[in-house]
Amino acid sequence: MPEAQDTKRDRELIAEVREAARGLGLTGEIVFARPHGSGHINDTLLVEMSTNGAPVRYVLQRVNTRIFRDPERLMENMDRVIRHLAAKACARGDRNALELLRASDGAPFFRASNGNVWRGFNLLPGRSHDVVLSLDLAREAARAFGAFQCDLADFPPPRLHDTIPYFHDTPRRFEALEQAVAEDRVGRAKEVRHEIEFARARREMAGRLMALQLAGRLPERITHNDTKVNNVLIADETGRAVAVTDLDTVMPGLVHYDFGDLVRTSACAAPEDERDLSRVFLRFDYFEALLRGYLDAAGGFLTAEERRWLPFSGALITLEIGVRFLTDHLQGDVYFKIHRPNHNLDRARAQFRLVESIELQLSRMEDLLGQMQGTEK
Ligand code: GN1
Ligand code: MG
Repeated sequence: MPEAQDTKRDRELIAEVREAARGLGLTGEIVFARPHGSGHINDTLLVEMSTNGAPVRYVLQRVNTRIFRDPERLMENMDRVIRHLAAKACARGDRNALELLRASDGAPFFRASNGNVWRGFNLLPGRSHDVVLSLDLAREAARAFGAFQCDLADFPPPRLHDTIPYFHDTPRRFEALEQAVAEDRVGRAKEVRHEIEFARARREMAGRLMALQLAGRLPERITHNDTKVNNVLIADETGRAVAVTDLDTVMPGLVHYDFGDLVRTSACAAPEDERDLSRVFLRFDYFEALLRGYLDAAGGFLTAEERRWLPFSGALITLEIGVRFLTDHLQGDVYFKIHRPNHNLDRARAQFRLVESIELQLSRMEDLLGQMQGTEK
């Protein structure tokens, strides 16, 4: 945390971190607390504590309660999921599982005096990657998310809460876009007509998987729902996944939400907010690595119908997230953190370019899936 040029906000944050650390049962002095990761929603800090000279690091997070409106239920979900995953890891002899710190009343979170909600985790080894630069990494990330779904396949009742209702309801995301266009609160609609038309031309894609689910052809499962590739920790030494993180949106969903977001964030070499659109395209060999890794881990439980829609899911989820970025741009950047003017617009444009690239390669992607399954398409 900067010292010389501490702003008032920094000082308030430091005071809040101190309160949260105590509230979550950490003793000793804070050696440092600095921003951690590149999430767009919560505030995440790496905190080093020193107790009698022994340093221990934790990850503390201030939950964005504008977005996660029911933090109690959110943390109830997370606590159950983390315990379930820890039991699976333990049974495999794997000691790298996430654990939640607890407040003195036993709750897996702490409410600071200003009302903010904080939670804390042990720091696991491994690193997260915003872009994927090797086929091995792509395959391993996909394997990790497939294994994650597999671990949750026997999750006991009651049903997890929807931490954000209608999160992957793509038709609703389109409705929100139309509403933002109609309201045009910050007068940006005129400048993004092209992007709005791009989305509208794909409106039909939006409800396809949900219609199959409604018709009973795709099963509901417990999914991660935010499988941006930087949400898996990979050990540098071994190249193996250590753990899946960012469990806020683990809830009932379709497996395609997870595979699709992996395609979006791993099969493209450029970051999500790339401005040079010539760098934004789907690398076919990376898609292949994702498919192999994912099927390796999840293939055992997927139905034929679920497999069939895996290639399409890359286009769908990339489109959905592009629509969300565009909507946020039109609403005046109220949801995703931005770090420069037009950041959400840049993100939307990159997503839409990637959608085009996936569309062009879709039949080849489907052929590859068919070959892998050893069946005629
Ligand atoms: C957000 O929290 P983070 O940055 O991992 C968002 C995802 C988007 C992603 C786009 C709760 O994820 O849905 O796909 O940004 N999470 C939420 O980068 O909205
Ligand atoms: Mg994240």
